[in-house]
Order: sequence, then C-alpha cells, then structure tokens
Amino acid sequence: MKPGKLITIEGGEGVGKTTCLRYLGAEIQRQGMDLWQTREPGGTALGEALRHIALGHEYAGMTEKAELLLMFAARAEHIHRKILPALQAGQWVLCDRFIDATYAYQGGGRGLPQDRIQWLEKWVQAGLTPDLTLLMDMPVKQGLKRARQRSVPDRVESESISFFEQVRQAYLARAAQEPERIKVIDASCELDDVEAQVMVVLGEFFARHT
Ligand code: Z5A
Repeated sequence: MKPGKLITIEGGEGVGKTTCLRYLGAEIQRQGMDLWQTREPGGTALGEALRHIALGHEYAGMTEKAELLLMFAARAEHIHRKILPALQAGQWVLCDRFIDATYAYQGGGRGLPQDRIQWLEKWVQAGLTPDLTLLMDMPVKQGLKRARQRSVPDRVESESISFFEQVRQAYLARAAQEPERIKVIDASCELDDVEAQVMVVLGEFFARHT
C-alpha cells in the first residue's frame, strides 16, 4: 500500500491554524486521500491528559525541563499508538503542531538547549519527520490580538510579547534551515489570501507526491 504522509501546521498565537486546518483537511480529502486529523500535545488519551497538565494554569510554576519532557511524553505516545499505525495503513495525517513547536517554544521561547531537544527528537521520533510543514507567520502583536479576542489565554498563551518574538524567530530560523519541508505562509493577510497561499503549497506537494 502507498505509504501515508505526515503534514503539520505550525505558528505562534492566533495565526489562524485552526481556521486553516478546516480547508486544508477538506482539500486533502477532496483529492481522495484517507485523512486523519490530530493535534499536539494530544491525540491520545494520555496525550490529552498531558496537554491538560502542560497548558492548564494548575501547574503555573512548572520547570522548563518538565514542560519539555511533557511535550515529548505526549509525542512518544502519539507516534507509537496513532501516527505510525495510520501512516503504515496509508493514511494522511494532518497534525496541528509537532516537533517544530518544541524547537520554537521550548527552544526559542524557554531557551532550552537545542542539542537536548535534538537528542530527544532522535530518541522519541526515531527518524519520523513531517513530509510537509506549513508555518503560518505574522507579527506577534497582531496574532496575540486575534487570539485574545477569541478565548481566555492558557498557561503558555499568557507569556510575554518577548517570549512570542523568540518563538517566532525560532520558527523562521527552522524554515530557513529546511526550506523544502517548511513553507512559510503570510498569515497576516485576509482569510482568502491566506487560503490561496496554502492551496498553492498543497498543490505543489500533491504534484510531487501523488
Ligand atoms: N506547545 C509547546 O509549547 N510545545 C510543543 O512541542 C507543542 C505545543 C506541540 C498548543 O496550543 C500549545 O502548546 C501552544 C504551544 C504549546 N501554546 N500556546 N500558546 P494550540 O496549538 O492548541 O493553540 P494555539 O497555538 O493557542 O492556537 P490558537 O489560539 O487556537 O490559534 P490558531 O488556531 O492559530 O488561530 P485561529 O483560532 O484559527 O484564529 C484565531 C482568531 O483569528 C479566530 O477568531 C479566527 O477567526 C481569526 N482569524 C484567523 N485567520 C484570520 C485572518 N486571516 N484574518 C482575520 N482573522 C483571522
């Protein structure tokens, strides 16, 4: 059977990932692919419980190392129980955030050493990397304004502007390192323009992989 593909969507606060996931998922299915949509942290019973711990305000003083390990604990479970079986069965997996979020938030935002994240990535993911990543990018203040109009901030969303600037720069640095995989979308435009950019990237990906 044709192996499935792993597509991830990334970006800072309020960049429109949730909005984009709707039409992205619909288009992948319209192209005839069997799609499974998921998110990180989360996607399994344990992963969702870890998400609640990691993002809730209950453990507000959590150490950075604990936060990093929670993300990888959720990912280990997600990959082993859900993502690999789905890919092996030929499904396309569309995941709201994945490893690039760890480099951006725990690496860029929290300042944890890249080599530790790389070590955990190698161990937990054992070579599994996304086939395509859409990085929704926009100025931090604009994204935070959108996000905060929509819902009450969680523990990570309550961080400072400078934290989110570091997150954004870390994402952009990864995109510069891996331009074939990570496609930057200007998420500051009108919804229709954002969708048009996403469809171009997806069209090119389909042309190469189907
Ligand atoms: N995290 C981590 O630290 N390390 C890791 O390894 C992983 C994750 C995997 C998960 O949050 C948190 O986990 C995240 C990083 C951390 N923390 N934070 N903060 P999430 O991904 O579930 O949620 P989020 O990042 O907070 O996303 P969001 O708030 O749900 O925003 P969004 O999905 O990007 O945006 P949206 O809901 O689609 O849009 C926001 C609003 O803007 C909404 O009202 C839309 O209607 C509007 N919108 C969207 N697009 C437009 C355009 N183009 N114009 C105008 N208005 C728009």
